[in-house]
Amino acid sequence: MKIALITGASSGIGKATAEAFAALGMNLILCGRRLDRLHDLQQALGEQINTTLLCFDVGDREAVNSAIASLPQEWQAIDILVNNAGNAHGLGPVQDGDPDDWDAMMTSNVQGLLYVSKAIMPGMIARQRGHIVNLSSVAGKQTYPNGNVYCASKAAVEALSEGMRLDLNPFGIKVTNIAPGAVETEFSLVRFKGDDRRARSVYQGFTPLTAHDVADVIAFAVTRPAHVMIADLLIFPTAQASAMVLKRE
Ligand code: 8X3
Repeated sequence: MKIALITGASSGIGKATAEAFAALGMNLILCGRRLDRLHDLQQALGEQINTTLLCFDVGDREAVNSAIASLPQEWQAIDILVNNAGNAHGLGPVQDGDPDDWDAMMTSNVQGLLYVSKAIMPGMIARQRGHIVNLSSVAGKQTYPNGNVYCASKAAVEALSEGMRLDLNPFGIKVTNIAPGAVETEFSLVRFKGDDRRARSVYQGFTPLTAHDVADVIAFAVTRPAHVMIADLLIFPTAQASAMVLKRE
């Protein structure tokens, strides 16, 4: 039975990935900042698989290290790491940007991915196997107006996926970069600081991806034979052709 650790497992793509992995019979380390939500997910997944919870903020290096170090022996041989935690804060001209928003995005989307990976890569290297899945975005491949710092954080994820693939190549570790386009989750609600109307308008007039659509693809990527690595995937809803081109009714 494989062990997978998923960050940001309490909602959205992380939660859907946990559900997809549970259906594959994996044992799951569910990580997030909201313990009540992690408990709900653990209960929903039931007895079909083993789960353990780690409550920490990926952007807090000490918290990351002590959470991973606290894993009991039987949970330490992590086969799959899904670096999913991350958010957007604000959408507006860079000259009007709030430095607190910039810090929050860079800390969770970039440093957080690095801190968690740093804690888990040594074990994968020692075992000479493992799979790291990084959640990037179309925003990491195309900078769009007002996206500035969020796009920069996801461009960093793209570069880190490539860098990890290169540096971990000698150890037989797979690195998969997943770049979704428009996925309806709490993403826009967080980006627009709880403005529900603005968040919903992002997905109006077309059928966006669901978190489960993306989780299906992640499940596919992690179930390929040992000699197959899905390196890089851009996933759009059918109505989307680029970061800014969407066919709306
Ligand atoms: C989420 C997709 O297009 O809002 O990363 O940047 S987008």
